[in-house]
Amino acid sequence: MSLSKTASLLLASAALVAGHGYVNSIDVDGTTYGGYLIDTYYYESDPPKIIAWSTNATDDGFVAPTAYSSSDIICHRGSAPAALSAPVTPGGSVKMTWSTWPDDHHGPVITYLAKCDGDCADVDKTTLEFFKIDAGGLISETAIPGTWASDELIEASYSRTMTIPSDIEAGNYVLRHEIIALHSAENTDGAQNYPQCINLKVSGSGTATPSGTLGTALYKASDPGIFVNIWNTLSTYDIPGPTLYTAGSAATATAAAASSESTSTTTSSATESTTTAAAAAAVTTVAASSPSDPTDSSTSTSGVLSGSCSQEGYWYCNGGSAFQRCVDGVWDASQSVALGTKCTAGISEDLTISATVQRRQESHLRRHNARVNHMS
Ligand SMILES: [Cu+2]
Repeated sequence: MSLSKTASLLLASAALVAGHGYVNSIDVDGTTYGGYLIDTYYYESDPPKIIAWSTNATDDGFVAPTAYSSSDIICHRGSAPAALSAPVTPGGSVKMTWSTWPDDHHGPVITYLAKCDGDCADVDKTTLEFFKIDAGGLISETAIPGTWASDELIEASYSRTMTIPSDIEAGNYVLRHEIIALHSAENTDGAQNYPQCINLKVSGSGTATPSGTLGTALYKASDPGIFVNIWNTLSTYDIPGPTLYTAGSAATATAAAASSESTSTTTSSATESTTTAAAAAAVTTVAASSPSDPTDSSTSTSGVLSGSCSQEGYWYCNGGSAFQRCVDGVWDASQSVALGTKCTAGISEDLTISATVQRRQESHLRRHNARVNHMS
């Protein structure tokens, strides 16, 4: 077979696995949990109990502005609460890792918390009131359409790390994490929201109870950060949703959906949190399916897993370049992926290998961006 034929076959298979992505791995205070694997769990009669909410968005699709007042916007389409919660300390960190993200889907990355009245596993999502704890918008505008928090996320191996406010009261919370793609947002109803939720159990002795906003009231189709043309030069970008809550500011936090912070286009402080690219926690406990399972005690050094695992046959892709499998209850030896390929980072039932060849996702653009053509 000719080299060009091989290359085009590689491209074709890469295009098949290209998609928007979803959160498939979550690190909470150094412990790694598996996400809701939409490609597999949705079709299982008895999917594992996890900390991530389920959805029925099997198309890896989005919630459009016309649905901002529907419950779909809360934790994605057809979402239902997760059975488990991950323990976290006030001031602790949460790293959300996506399976992939298309590099042309530029936009903000925003994270909220909402307190559950009781166990989040039984919560009525329409009663959750969210306060924003982390947001990144337009980072720089040196070349249209600019560098966005979504681009930072791709750079950080499809991840973003945020801090739990150090002063919030103990209890059960839903964390709502979201990318908003703006590549077609110059059109009415052109923005694309991709919300993902997990359950957390915050410990400690904090007393702050930030007021929040119902999920169905977070955004309006006309918000300046939603209906926006990123193909023009922007001097500022207003991150949509209520104001950012920072520890110690409980008295001034408001639920006003109308107010939003503005990010400067020239300073790196436009990002409202630190994004930690280094995932090099010396020792990481892995509890992909059952965080409370005492028999599940894998450890990780430089991302390589060792020790016991609970999801037999599952794969772990370490940063895109190496993989391991859960065999007979333990993680096997780490192997490198073939030259010119990468795996989709995180723990999943199937190992997804794709070509690392840089390319525009043309079929994807045709599907989602049919009305306009921004390809230069
Ligand atoms: Cu798309």
